[in-house]
Amino acid sequence: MKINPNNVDIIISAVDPKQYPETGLPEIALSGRSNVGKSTFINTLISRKKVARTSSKPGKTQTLNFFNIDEQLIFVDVPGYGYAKVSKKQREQFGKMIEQYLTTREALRCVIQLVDIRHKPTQDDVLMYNYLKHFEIPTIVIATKEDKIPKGKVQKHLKIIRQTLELDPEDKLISYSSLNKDKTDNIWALLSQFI
Ligand SMILES: Nc1nc2c(ncn2[C@@H]2O[C@H](COP(=O)(O)OP(=O)(O)O)[C@@H](O)[C@H]2O)c(=O)[nH]1
Ligand SMILES: [Mg+2]
Repeated sequence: MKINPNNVDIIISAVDPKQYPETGLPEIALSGRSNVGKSTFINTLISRKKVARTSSKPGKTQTLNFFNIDEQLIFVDVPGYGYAKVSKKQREQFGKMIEQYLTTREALRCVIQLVDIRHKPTQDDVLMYNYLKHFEIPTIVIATKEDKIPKGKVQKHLKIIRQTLELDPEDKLISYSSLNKDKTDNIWALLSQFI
């Protein structure tokens, strides 16, 4: 798939279905814990530094952010879950917003769930994955920050992730680093199957 990285627009930040953009384009949503690297991942795939806002402060993205990628697809950056410092009420609001999007959005083709390759998936990661499977949403799991572990340990960590999430055989699991970007082409090839 050929994407022109200069033709990327943030369309809208939405909290409510009435605000979702009506472009007719296929959508791919990013989910994962706060700070796992969702915004960085989007920026890396489109070779841009600052389209999706990245932050070392977790919990910053509190709206669904829709990015029109060269009129070919839309990435939807979803608020990170599992951030302890937001209030219970805020967390319920996020939860409702995410659920509404994931369960009603016809344009949604698949979800990329990001997990940190260094750690066994958390309870929140497992819940999220189960949730996606419950609603039969195709999922790609990306174990990111691969650059933070030795190459020789990648397979072992992937195995732990696969086992902990009890990954469906048809769901893909790939390790990735937004820092060295080696596998960006593979990821685009994979995504193009969904759009
Ligand atoms: N080493 C390394 N750092 C990363 C990677 N991806 C993201 N980060 C860093 O992780 C932090 C959180 O990233 P961000 O994209 O804001 O996470 P988000 O909250 O999930 O959107 C930032 O400091 C990023 O620079 C990666 O693949 N490798
Ligand atoms: Mg973010």
